[in-house]
Amino acid sequence: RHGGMSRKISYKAQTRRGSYLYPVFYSTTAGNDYMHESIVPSDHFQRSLPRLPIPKLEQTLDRYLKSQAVLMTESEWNTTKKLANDFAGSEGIALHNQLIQRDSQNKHTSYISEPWSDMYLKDRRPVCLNHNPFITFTDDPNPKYMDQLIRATNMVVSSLRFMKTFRANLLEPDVYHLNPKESDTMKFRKFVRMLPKSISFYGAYWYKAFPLDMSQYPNLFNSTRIPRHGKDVLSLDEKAKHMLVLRNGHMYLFDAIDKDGNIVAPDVIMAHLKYIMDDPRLPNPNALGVLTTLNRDKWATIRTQLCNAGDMSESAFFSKGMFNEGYMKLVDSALFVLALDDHSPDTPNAVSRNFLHGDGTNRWFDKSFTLILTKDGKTAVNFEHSWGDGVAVLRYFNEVWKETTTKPFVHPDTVPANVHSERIVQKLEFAMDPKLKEYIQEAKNDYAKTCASLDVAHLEYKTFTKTFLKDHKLSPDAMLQLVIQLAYFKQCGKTAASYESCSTAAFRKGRTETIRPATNATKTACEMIEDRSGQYSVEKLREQLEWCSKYHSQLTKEAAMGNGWDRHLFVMKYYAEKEGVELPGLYQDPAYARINHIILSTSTLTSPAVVIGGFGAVTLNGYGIGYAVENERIGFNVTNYPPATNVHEFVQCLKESLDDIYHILQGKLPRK
Ligand code: BUJ
Repeated sequence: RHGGMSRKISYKAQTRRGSYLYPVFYSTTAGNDYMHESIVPSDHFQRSLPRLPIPKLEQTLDRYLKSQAVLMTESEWNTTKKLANDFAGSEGIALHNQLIQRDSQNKHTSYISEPWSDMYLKDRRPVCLNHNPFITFTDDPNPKYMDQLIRATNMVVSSLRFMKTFRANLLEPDVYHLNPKESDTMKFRKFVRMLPKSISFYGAYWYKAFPLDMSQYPNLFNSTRIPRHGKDVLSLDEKAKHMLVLRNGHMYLFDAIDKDGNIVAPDVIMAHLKYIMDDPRLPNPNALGVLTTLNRDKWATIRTQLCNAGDMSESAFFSKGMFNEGYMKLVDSALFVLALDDHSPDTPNAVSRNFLHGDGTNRWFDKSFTLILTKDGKTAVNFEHSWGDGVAVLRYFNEVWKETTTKPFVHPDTVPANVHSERIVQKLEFAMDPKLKEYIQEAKNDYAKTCASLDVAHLEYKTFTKTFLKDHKLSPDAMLQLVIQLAYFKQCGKTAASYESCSTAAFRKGRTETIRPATNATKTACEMIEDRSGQYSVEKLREQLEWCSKYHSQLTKEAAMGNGWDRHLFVMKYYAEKEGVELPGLYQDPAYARINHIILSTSTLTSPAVVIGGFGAVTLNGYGIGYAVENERIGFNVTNYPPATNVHEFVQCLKESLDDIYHILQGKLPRK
């Protein structure tokens, strides 16, 4: 397990849209702060990345109407179709042309970048449950490394090494290899690195390798969201060298990067973390972090009051009379947050809940991401969503998992360094008046109620897995989406507005596009599978599965290439509202609101580093569905807000739906 002097690792990770290969060629020596030293600079492709296309207006409307068709009666559809036609013939043309013009004047970015980040930053609802997802690391295969202190130290060291590798431009660029045998090679790397940055993308493209946008990466570290009235802001301070550690609701800081920019020695970091873990203080009754669970305007008001309060303490870190504002800056600028929980949730449900929401006291949900470790070493990332998406977080996640499980820096026999942690680790003591304490109690109570109103359920299924679907030449993701549609159909007897998140990182400053997985193909499949009359043979059912697979794969390809309808319509509406133009009929159509009131919100990712992940349902009568289809298992993590829906029943329907697909592919009729 100990790091060798030089090694070559070929590592495969899969993200939610296919396989990404990050082969890493590096030589490493003790004291070297880099995870690897890519011969192709991290930013090599950034300048020449293609621009996110704006679809043709007619195509967008055509796709929109197709998605609507499965949710409405024919007469409703005719009304919606007329509104779409009117839009195409009048206001739509103007909005679309303005968008094209604005886009051509802003070639450094994408048409979605600003409106999408505004969507997050203007949302006044709490970030927690409404936006922040979590992803849990697979346990370390060696249980000795699951010790909280050992794992936390290794996670911190590897996180910082990831950061330094990226900042030194040495992190292997993200590339989606369509033909890995050809392009995931040294020959390819030597070829593309010779190309000027202005055209490097085209060289990769020639090899059928697609470099991905990495513009979100700088915001992983030293970054936070700050609540402001009306619209929050993002802040980034790359100079800060300290990290923020939370334990029992107390806040601690220490420098994890030294004055020369090197990572502090692992055994020293270990000593500081041990010092924090050994702190006998009782849980903080006035843990500030819970304020980050508030409505954003409310939090903005309280934060201002908090920042204006003074503090008279004196320490090496703070000068006498420094105000809370100074402390808050230290929280904002910290490299990242490490939350050390003092308990070990013992059921998968309790583990998920702990990483998704916890009780709020040992969290700071505004930071770009928080690394959370329970007492028994279970580890997850909970991330704020406005600054970035799954691709960037998953890359960080995969690299850290790989390094901590194959080349950890501290071991069961490592002795923490003999340093004066009591002088180096600073405890952050905000000055607080009774009113602030009251706000904290209130926030704690409200948060407990909100979390109690959420329900969570899981399913791990092994009767068949990804390989079985592939052997049957069916797209695993398409089949899983059909399973979700079928489960809802079984439970509620209808089709509902559905969303599958799809990355558009293949484009400069791309974010996400929506795949609309509820289609005529899936609706028909659900009706056929649930039909009791016996009119559909197994062959017919199978053909319908094949059609669902083809159709969904087509939608997926289109979305990944920026050819969905959601973002295009969203951005035209965004500018119409910004300019105070009366909203065209298309947007005032109740059907537009209905299709955007997402009942089945889904997201998937597959990586050996991920054991479970999830997010809150995005509507009170919907489900938040994180799923994975892997070689060893199919898994779901589903959330909802009862009583409008019943997640346990839904998960049971998911299981039945999986069984149905299994039976059909085995040549049997689904069991009724
Ligand atoms: O679409 C977007 O713009 C961003 C989406 C928003 N939303 C979550 C609402 C769909 N954000 C993401 O997709 C990021 C989500 C990251 C978490 C994904 C969880 C995947 C879980 C896999 C493991 C499940 C296995 C369970 C086994 C019992």
